[in-house]
Amino acid sequence: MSRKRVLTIQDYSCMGRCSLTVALPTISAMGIECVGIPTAVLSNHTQFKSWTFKDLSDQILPIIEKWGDYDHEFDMIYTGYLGNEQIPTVIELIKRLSHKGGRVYVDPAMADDGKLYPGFDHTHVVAMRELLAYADYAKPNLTEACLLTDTPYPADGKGDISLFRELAKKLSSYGPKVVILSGARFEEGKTGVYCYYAETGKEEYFQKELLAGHYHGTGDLFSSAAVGGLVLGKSPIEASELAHDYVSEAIRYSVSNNTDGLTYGPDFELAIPYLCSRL
Ligand code: PXL
Repeated sequence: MSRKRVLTIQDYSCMGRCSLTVALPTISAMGIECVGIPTAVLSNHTQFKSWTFKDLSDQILPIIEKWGDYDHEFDMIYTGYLGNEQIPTVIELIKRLSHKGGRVYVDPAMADDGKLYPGFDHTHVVAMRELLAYADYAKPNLTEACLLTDTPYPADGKGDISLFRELAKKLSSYGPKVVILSGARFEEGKTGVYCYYAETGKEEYFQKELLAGHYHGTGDLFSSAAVGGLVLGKSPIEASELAHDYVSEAIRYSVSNNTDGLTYGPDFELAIPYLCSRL
């Protein structure tokens, strides 16, 4: 098997599984080297009552500059949770590093359940729209897709398939070649993924059992496995199904362990053997 390498740029939250603490183990478990640039170090993610936040924006470009004389080709650059003032720097990083044929996956991790995460306002949404112009793949959840397209968020968190179709088409007008909408609920009691391919107008989707409970960081878990799947040659819908099933497996473990998934995220470590068995 050939060697693959991903570069991911997101925060390091020491406690509360998300961002780098999810991406590094998941992508590595898939047999892919994962180079991580921390954009900030937090004591814990922002769904806790409070947190420390050490911004590392001024380190991002100096880090990649040090790699100048070395082999630094990446099969995928994967961006996750970012501060809005960091987005121009991340765009610069993409411009400098993606010219060697690597693809770009943007997860605009900034909102869920109809609202922005603490600390973000509309300027972040506008900045994120600019980042989407550099994306081969964009993976918003329903809240992020609504915010990015100025669409009202449906209060029950679901919609007709035509809602997802419209959102995906609008998002693709910002630049991404493939839009992957996760947590897409358009059949009763189900959830899944809706994929839209800008070049051909083709759509692909699936709906599976909706598991009860609220879990933090599932978007990051999904994106990490989806990035791994894409790098290993799966199609967007195949990679999405793998990622969706991995998240579901992690949630099943959390239910049986009675984990406080809203605070600590799902018990994904227990689902890693399952993920590997699917490769
Ligand atoms: O992608 C979720 C996430 C990542 N990182 C931090 C967060 C959150 C969600 O709240 O606070 C720091």
